Amino acid sequence: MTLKVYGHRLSQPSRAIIIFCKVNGIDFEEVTIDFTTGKHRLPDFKEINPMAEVPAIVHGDLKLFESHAILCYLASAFPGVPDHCELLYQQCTGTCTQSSIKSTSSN
Ligand SMILES: N[C@@H](CCC(=O)N[C@@H](CS)C(=O)NCC(=O)O)C(=O)O
Repeated sequence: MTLKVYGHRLSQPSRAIIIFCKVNGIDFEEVTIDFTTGKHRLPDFKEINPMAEVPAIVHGDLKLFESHAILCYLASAFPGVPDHCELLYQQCTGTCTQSSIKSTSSN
C-alpha cells in the first residue's frame, strides 16, 4: 500500500511530512500540488482535502490533512518509527497519557 504525500516544497508543513518520512525510512510517493498556481483548489485535490491546503496524504482508504494529524498518524502507523516520535506527537496534541510515557520510557 503506497503512501502518497500531496504537498509542495515551498510549504513548510509539507516539508515537515517529507522530512519525517525520509528520516524514518517511510517509503512514499510525492505528488506536487502547486498551490502557487491554484492547483490545490481543483476538484480532484479537494476530494482529498476539502480545505484545499497542502499537505495531505492518502494511505489505502485513508485520506488525511493537517500536518500534525499526519505526523501523529505516520508515527503510529509505521513500525520503523521510534517510539519517542509517537510520544512527542502525543504530547504536542495533548493526547499523552501516563501509560504511554511508561511504555516508551522502558525502550
Ligand atoms: N495547519 C495546516 C496549514 C496548511 C497550510 O496553510 N498550507 C498552505 C501552504 S503552507 C496552503 O496550502 N495554502 C493554500 C491556501 O491557503 O490557499 C497544516 O499544518 O497542515
